[in-house]
Amino acid sequence: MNKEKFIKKLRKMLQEQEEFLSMPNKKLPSENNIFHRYKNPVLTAKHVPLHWRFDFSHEGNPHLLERLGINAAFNSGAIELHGKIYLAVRVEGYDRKSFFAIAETETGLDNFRFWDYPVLMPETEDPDVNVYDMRLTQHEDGWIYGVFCTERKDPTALPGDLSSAVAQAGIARTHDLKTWERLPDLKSQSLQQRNVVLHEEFVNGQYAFFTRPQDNFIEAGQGGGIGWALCEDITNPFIGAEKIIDTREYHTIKESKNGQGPAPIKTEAGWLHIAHGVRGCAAGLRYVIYMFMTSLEDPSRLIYSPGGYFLAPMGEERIGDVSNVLFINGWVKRKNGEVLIYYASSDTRMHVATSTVEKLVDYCKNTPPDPLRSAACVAQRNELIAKNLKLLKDLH
Ligand code: M1P
Repeated sequence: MNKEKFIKKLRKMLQEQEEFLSMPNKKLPSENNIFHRYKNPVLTAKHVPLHWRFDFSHEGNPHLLERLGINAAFNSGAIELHGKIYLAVRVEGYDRKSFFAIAETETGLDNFRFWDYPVLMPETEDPDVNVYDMRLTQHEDGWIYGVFCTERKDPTALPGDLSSAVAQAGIARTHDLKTWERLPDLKSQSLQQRNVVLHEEFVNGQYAFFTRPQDNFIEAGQGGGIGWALCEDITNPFIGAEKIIDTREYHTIKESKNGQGPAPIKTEAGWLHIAHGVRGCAAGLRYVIYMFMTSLEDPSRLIYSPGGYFLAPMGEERIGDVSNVLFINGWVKRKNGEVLIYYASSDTRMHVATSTVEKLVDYCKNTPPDPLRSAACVAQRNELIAKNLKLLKDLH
C-alpha cells in the first residue's frame, strides 16, 4: 500500500472506531421490575484502542496489519471517582495472557474509553504468569485496593503437565488507578484462592477479606463456599482460619462453586452482596449471578439469601470464549441510590444492568430462599399463587 492509501485507510479505521465508541446505549424494558439490561455490551475487544493492536508506521507495516490482537475485554472491577465511572478491565490478548486496563466514562452506560496505556502492574519476586478479575475497593484507610487473581505454573506439576496452575490473591493499591504499589500476595491456609475481595471497612481494627478457599486450580473441593477472614497488616497479609459465610449446597445454582463479586455495598438494612454461582450440566459449567445480604454489625453473618439466580446468561450473553457464563466483579452505587451492575458474559465482553439500592434490598429481603427440594418449591409457589388469585378476584 502506498503511503497516501495507508494514511487514508488508517484515518477511516480511526473514524469508524470513534463512531462505534460513541454509539449511545439503550435501556431495555425490565422483565422483572428488579433491574434493566442494556442493548449493547459496554466493552468488547473492539473497544480497545487501535494503537494497541496495529503498527501505524508505513515503513514498518506497509499493509497496515494487526500486530498484537485482542481477544476479549471482560471481568472488570468498577469504581466511581469524582463523578466518573472507571472500570479495571481484564483485557486478554490473542496470546491468552490477561492484563488490566482502565476504561472511563461519564455516563456509566456507554462511551467507555480506554486510557492510552494498560496498567503497569508491579510484580512480586515471584512473577505472575497471568493476572485477572480485579476487585476495586475504596478502603477507609484512604487507599484504593485492587485484589486480583495471580496465576502461576504449579511447581509440583509432573513433566509434560503444562496445565496445572496455582491461583492466589494478588494485592496492589493506588490513589489514582495510574500508579500502583504491589503488596505481597495474600497468604492463607487454603491450597489456592480465587475471587478474593477486600471489605471497605476495618472490622475489629483489622482488614477483612472475602475469600474462596479451593482445593485445586479449578475445583473448590472441600472449600465450602465464600469465606471470610481478618488480617492485621495488609503490607504483610496473612489470614488464619476462614469462616464460610455463604455455603455451597447440593442441587442449587452454586453447587460446584461460588465467589464473591465486588465488595459489598453498605445499606441501612445490611451489606448488599452480589456473587457468582456455578453448577455443572451436560453443556459444561454454568455460571450465574446471585445476591445475598450480611449484617451491618457482623458483615460475615448471612441475613438474607434469596433463592435462585439474579442474572443468568441470555441471548448473545450465552456465547463466547467460555460459553454459558455470567461473572461479576464490579458495581457502583451512585449518590442517588442507583446501582450500576457491571457483569461479563462468557469470558468475552462487558455489560451493564441498572437497579436501585431500594429495589435490590427489597429483592434480597423478600425473595423466598431456595427450599432445596421440588415439593417444597411447589409449596412455596402455591402460597404465592393462592395469594394472587385472591387479589385478582378483588381486582375484577
Ligand atoms: O471461566 C469462567 C470463570 O472461571 C473462573 O471463575 P471461578 O474461579 O469461580 O471458576 C475465573 O477464571 C473467571 O475469570 C472466569 O470468568
